[in-house]
Amino acid sequence: MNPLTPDQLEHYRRDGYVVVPDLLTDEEIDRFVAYEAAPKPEGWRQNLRHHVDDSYWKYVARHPNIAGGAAHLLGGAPMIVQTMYLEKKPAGDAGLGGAGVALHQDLHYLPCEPETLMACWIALSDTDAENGGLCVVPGSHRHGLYSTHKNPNAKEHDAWEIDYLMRDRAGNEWTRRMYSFEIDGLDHDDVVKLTVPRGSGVFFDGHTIHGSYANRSRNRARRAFAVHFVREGSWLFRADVQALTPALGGLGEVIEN
Ligand SMILES: O=C(O)CCC(=O)C(=O)O
Repeated sequence: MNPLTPDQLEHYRRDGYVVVPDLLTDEEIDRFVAYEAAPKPEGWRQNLRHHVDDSYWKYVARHPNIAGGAAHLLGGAPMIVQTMYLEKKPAGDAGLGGAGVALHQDLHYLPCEPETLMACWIALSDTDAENGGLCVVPGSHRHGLYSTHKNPNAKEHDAWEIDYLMRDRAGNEWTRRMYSFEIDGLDHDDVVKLTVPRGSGVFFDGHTIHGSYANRSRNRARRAFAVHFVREGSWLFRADVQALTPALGGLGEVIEN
């Protein structure tokens, strides 16, 4: 367990997020980024469960600095829901590079009960306002779930719609249409564009409004890795990520392919 400091804990409780330095070393990041840069099967990054089948993803998702922080914030054993490698290409001469993620709350995508959902987003390159770094709305975790619409600007933020199979604890199933959620009536002046250096991370609550804008830098890729957790005993409604994985247990062994 790697607990947060009292100040970090207070920041998280007050603002719904906290930036924590040095979660991963340069060597750990170099190895992971080089691995992801190597050729991969089609659709590799659409799979949200490589923390189960891939030793590199598992290593980061269960890293004590990440899982330990989650355990501290959750007040119980963190279970991994999903993992995502999030890379945005630089703009080059095009003006806009890789698109961002519309400003949303994760509980819209990953409804659960009780609502213990939280995330750790780790910068794998230096990230800031210019290259599409993570943005948050401080304090937005205190107002429940906001209403949403489908994001209209696909150049700034990815736009999509998918039907997901949902399942409750009793085994009842239904389908829910999800889309690239954007919070209704968001005042963009409330959005804080974070600067998060490579290796540092942001822990944030599943209610915290967050997202990112497109990469406007000429030649700086924006790379990040996100792990979403719930506290043990929580029920995830989305069937595709319902099988939860314990996050504690220390560093896994990376198996070279
Ligand atoms: O990396 C981003 O731009 C957004 C990430 C995000 O929305 C998340 O990790 O929940």
